[in-house]
Amino acid sequence: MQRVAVLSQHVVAGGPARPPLGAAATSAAASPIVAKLKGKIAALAKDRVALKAELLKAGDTKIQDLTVEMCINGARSIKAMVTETSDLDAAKGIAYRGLSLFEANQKLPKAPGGESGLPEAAFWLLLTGEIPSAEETAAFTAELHARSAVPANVLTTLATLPKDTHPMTQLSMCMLAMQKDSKFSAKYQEGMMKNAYWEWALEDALDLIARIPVVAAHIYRRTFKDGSAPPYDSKLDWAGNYAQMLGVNDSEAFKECTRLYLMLHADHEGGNVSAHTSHLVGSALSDPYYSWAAGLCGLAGPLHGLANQECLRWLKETQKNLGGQEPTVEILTKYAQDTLASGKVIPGFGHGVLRQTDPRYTIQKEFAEAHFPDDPLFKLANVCFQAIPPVLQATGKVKNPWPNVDALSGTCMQYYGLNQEDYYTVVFAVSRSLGCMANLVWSRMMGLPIERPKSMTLDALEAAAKKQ
Ligand code: NMX
Ligand code: MLT
Repeated sequence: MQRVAVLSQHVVAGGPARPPLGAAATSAAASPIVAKLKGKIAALAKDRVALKAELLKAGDTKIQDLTVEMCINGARSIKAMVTETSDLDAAKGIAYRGLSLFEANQKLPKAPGGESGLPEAAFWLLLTGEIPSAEETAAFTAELHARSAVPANVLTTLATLPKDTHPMTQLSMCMLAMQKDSKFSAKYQEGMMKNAYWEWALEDALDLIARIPVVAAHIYRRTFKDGSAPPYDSKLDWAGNYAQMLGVNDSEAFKECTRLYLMLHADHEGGNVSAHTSHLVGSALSDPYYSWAAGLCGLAGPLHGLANQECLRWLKETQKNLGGQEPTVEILTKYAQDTLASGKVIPGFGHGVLRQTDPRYTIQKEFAEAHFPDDPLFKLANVCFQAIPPVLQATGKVKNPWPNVDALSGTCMQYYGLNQEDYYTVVFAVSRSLGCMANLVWSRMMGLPIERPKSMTLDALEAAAKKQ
């Protein structure tokens, strides 16, 4: 297979120079699919912005009582922000614009011959509330390809980083390196009107989403391989091309697995750490690059996105300790108990909101059962599903003992040869950029203000508790 340095064949010539904004604005306006996308967002926003204004007239309506516990314990369950793109139900899981993941996966356009909903079509759904047609999806994919050239300064920045820098650190730094070309930021400096914020946030969001798979693939190739990769293929869809640029597996099955992965992880309402972080940073009118660089730093935490890395590490270690022995519920129960006794969490289980098995886990399990039912790690993960929940339940404190998305995502990737678990959160990140960018566009469209909750001292909480 021909291999080339993935970024060096895909950079903006002369890189560091900022493209003239007028030209960028004109070319964006000249793209029929972007004009259509903007029209759909604006049409949907008409009602939603009016509804927001109406709701604010009854702004003192109570929706919830706050407790000392909520204040101390990570703002859990506090309803304190607006997110339009998706909503998380504790029992049913995430819905993208009202569609469950099962429905979304069924209805979203597919790659030729494929069964997984295309993630760029999911992005369109999150932005517009509509499932795009096959023609709209094809034009939108082409638009992302047209925007995918990565500025040369990003490559230069990456080259300065030691190869053993964690891939998530590399990715976040690349987002910051791209910030110099932010159209939102440049327009703000020119004094754009508030009602134009969302369009320029969208312009940055489209550029960022177009480029992030290229950067992510380059990070993989430079960190774990020799830096060369299969060339960018604009005949493929957004996720299919990302999968092939990783250069680990040429099969259509791996592309399908990647499409599914990137569709499933795209959004999880607004309160999760990465979405909340990017929303918060964006509320200061920091541009999408700043916002997503910050969101990525949150995603890199082991209780959030890094759990997929930790989970695979845990499974591999367990597999090694088994030394060829068949995994049983009894053995896995003991391993899980030992993990808890050593003061660690069991990665891939539990959730801040969900109280049932994560539907993203279920959908990945169905994929694995169809494509690699006999994979030893998948078999081990299945035994974990039986063994771990009772162990967590027995602690008496874990609110959700069931598996979340991270319990299987790494197992799917390793089957196709992407077996460096330190990279897994980057795949999550490529996907979550869709939801966080869609949210940012909508936050600017709705004119949401700077986010600034009130904090309390323990003394003030004590005084409040004494009053009751
Ligand atoms: N293993 C061990 N202990 C756990 C687990 C787990 N999987 N889940 C919850 N607990 C503990 C938790 O640490 C807390 O202990 P303590 O009171 O001593 O501080 C107690 O149970 C109550 O926690 P919950 O209210 O059930 O969960 P919380 O909302 O605080 O945290 C997670 C949610 C997801 C952070 C937690 O379940 C966890 O640490 N899971 C393992 C890491 C993981 O899989 N994260 C991925 C989440 C999904 N994602 O992709 O972001
Ligand atoms: C996510 O996908 O963001 C995680 O499940 C964490 C969350 O929702 O809090």
